[in-house]
Amino acid sequence: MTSEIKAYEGSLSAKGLRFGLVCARFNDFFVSKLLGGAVDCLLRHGAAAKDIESAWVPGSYEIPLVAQRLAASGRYDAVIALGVVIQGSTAHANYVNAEVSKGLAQVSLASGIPVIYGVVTTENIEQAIERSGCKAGNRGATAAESAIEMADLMRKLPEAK
Ligand code: INI
Repeated sequence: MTSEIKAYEGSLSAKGLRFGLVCARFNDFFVSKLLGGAVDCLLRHGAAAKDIESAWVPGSYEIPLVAQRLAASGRYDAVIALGVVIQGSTAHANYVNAEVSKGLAQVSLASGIPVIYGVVTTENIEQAIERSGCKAGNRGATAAESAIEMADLMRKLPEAK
């Protein structure tokens, strides 16, 4: 029976956990809403305001480098990346998206710290509105929830040898 085996799971209690948020200024109109949703979620799950810090970068493309610095600092239990990439008439957004997702995955694996992908990628402004606190929820809040669960899970898992 599966109930007899040990299962590691992260809880949704953020008490005593520390979070570093990296926010892209590009499309700040939406990113500030994601940040608000993330911070609200962390606080309501028990994190202390003093344990939540943010760093701002020019655009989403710059997020991975700063996420790497935060993850390597040893100061945080999880890093949360927040940005909004909206498709334009050129392929620019595609290049940004590819680098951010790949970069964040690399940072997380190399540092051993959860790095949560809270970057909204949309085809248009309406979709960005929907994901920044309207009918599709707030992607910052859901990213924060994932960060709490992963941070707690990493504390519970066996140490690497
Ligand atoms: N950065 C974003 O965060 N979102 C976008 O939609 C975006 N678009 O579409 O251009 C964007 N570009 C800027 C990019 O992230 C870098 O800051 C810039 O290229 C300088 O390296």
